[in-house]
Amino acid sequence: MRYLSPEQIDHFLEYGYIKLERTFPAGEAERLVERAWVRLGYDADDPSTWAEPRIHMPGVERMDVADFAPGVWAAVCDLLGGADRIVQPYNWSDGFVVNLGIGADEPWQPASPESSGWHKDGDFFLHFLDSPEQGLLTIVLWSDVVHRGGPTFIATDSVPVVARHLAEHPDGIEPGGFPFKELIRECSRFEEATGNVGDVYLMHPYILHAASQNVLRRPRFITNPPVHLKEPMRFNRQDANEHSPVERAVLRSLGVERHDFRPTGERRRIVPERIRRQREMQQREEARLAGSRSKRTLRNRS
Ligand SMILES: O=C(O)CCC(=O)C(=O)O
Ligand SMILES: [Fe+2]
Repeated sequence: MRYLSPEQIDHFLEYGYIKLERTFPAGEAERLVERAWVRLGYDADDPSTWAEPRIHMPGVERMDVADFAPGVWAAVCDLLGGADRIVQPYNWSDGFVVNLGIGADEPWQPASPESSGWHKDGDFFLHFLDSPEQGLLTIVLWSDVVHRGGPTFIATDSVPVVARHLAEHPDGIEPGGFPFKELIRECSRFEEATGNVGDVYLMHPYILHAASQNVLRRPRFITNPPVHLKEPMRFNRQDANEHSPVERAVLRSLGVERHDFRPTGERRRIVPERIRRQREMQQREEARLAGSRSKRTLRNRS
């Protein structure tokens, strides 16, 4: 490992994630979040304008993580077995997942198998044990995220559960085809992805997670950009030291030193309904941004 400590790798293997703190300047987050309010057409200071509590915005500005948050890029390389295994540039964007008050009218419920919405990310491909499309699940905090304020719930003992399920289905699983309600019942360790603006959670791609209530109605902005691998993961590398920590976590989950995995189904990309929705959303956002620019121009002239 070039960047992460042995303790951080151990934590990743045991809990399926690591948290990195203050990885990029808060001012950048502030600028993008401020513009997000204009894009949404909501007034940040007036909750009565917040028509939807949950919005998954399209990304309009992209940044290369190697420049924007070099520590994160170094950690990602460590977890995936080196930069040459990763499709570059690894980009983030301002495609925020916004939680402005999901379930705000109900009492707060802590994370449990009964919480709704547990899932594994990746609505854009057919899932195999070795899928390269989602090398890691990342959660980037663009606002402070607090307990009861919409922190993403994560099941920190879900990697083995999902690994076994994928190993039993070499024909591939559709994004909507996982029995998440059954899988989460096998989990018992839950945490909340809280933190400060600029903090980043790097998680195993199999981690089960769910949106939570934001009973505080404190605006929460995160993104969840995937990292793409150039090649499928491998669990039978000649030199066992060549297995990345993500691959090692899978081997450990299956209780084996090496594993010959061969998909029996065809790898396939899927175009999720989300993409069409986000294209439409983007057109409406552009109109609002243009409107706010012309208002500013008029103000400046008078
Ligand atoms: O909103 C959240 O906390 C989680 C969102 C999420 O997991 C997703 O959009 O895939
Ligand atoms: Fe997710």
